[in-house]
Amino acid sequence: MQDDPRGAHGPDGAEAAAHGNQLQRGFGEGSSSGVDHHVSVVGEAKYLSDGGPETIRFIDQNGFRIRNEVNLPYDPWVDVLTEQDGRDLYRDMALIRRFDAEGTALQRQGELGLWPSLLGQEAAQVGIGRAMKPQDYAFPSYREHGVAYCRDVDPLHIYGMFRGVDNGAWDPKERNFHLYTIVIGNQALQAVGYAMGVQRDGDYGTGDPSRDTAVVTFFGDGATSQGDINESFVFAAVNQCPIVFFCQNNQWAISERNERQTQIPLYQRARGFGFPGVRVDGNDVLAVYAVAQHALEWARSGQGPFLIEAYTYRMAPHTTSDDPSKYRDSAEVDLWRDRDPLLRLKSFLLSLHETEESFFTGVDAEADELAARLRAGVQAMTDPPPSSMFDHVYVEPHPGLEAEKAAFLAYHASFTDSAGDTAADVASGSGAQA
Ligand SMILES: Cc1ncc(C[n+]2csc(CCOP(=O)(O)OP(=O)(O)O)c2C)c(N)n1
Ligand SMILES: [Mg+2]
Repeated sequence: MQDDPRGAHGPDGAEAAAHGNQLQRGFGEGSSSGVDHHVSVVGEAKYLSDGGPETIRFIDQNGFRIRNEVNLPYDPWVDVLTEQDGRDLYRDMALIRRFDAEGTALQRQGELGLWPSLLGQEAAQVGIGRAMKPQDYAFPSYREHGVAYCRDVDPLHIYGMFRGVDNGAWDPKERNFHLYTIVIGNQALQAVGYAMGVQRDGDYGTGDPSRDTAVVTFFGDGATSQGDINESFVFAAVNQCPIVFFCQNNQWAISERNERQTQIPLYQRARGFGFPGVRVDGNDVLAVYAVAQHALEWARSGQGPFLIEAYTYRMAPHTTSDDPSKYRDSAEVDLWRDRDPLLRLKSFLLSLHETEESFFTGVDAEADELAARLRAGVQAMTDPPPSSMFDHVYVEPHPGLEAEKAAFLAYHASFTDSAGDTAADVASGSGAQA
């Protein structure tokens, strides 16, 4: 799915459709021409509830492909996709949805400390996750479980972090997927720094598809009000960095509505910094995939930064610590439930390809198996020794850190348990409970 449609595997690749293999049938068929844009009123506020006419959208509510002028530059990326690609995207979204639901369940059962759900944002994350090449590098926020999955990060490593048994156990360099960042917007500065490194290594604009690299950083609508995001826009623009800024506008920053962050559509901010910005329907995986491919190629080929605003909705609470019934209307959630990204792709696959129902039930069964395996994995996790918090803080040990670690361990060892044993007794097996 990563081949450039303008190259040897371009739109002509869809000619495989002519050879009668149903799974190879191209996506360039079964079109509709437009979409109704919804304006809704919540409380006193009147706002476009689907992103408006400037939004790039490929599948309408009935599952038909949209053909219009704004989509033209992105069409080739989707025209080459086959039904098999569509099934793969559906499967990705269904598996991460199940992974996410299991995260919430595990938190409710006391197995995880916290869980930030991505429910509703599966298409946004899979769309760009599947457009990225192995050499591209992602700097996520804390909700990018779907991107992590696309980068082959072990899902148990994500759970482990929210269980508190480690601080992120995957190797960022191996997966080209940085550690999660909780400090809002901070990852964008790190991403721009990395992109400046890519420039100094000469790994962009060479024309070599296995070398040219794009950096992607993920953040929310609320993060756009942070200095870090705006500073990274400035640095990226003046240095013409190979970076894609991927904003998931899920309408809420905890309890603050999107309208509290901006007076103009967020994608339009890019223009003031000097690079392109595009708003895409974040619940339409084909649209996100196409726009992401375009933006990534833009960055890799040396044309500078690109902002994608994926217009979506946070269906779940901000995290398991939040209760959105205190600040938002359930009618709004119901409106977005109808725009479910999985249902949208499913109706497209059914309308264009008559994908058999057994495919969808098979994916559900696979998701159940994944959840059971992950649950067992979480329940088998052991607590790390307290001293492990000092590991991996610095590349090399240094005397100050060693002294701090020794003092902490001595302090920790001074506590006694209910049987009167110190932690040291327990560790050595010499206490009353031994
Ligand atoms: C610098 C900083 N300020 C405040 C917070 C507290 N905080 C955590 S999440 C959040 C809202 C972020 O909203 P948004 O950027 O829209 O991302 P979303 O959670 O919707 O994905 C805030 C204010 C923080 N983590 N870091
Ligand atoms: Mg948000």
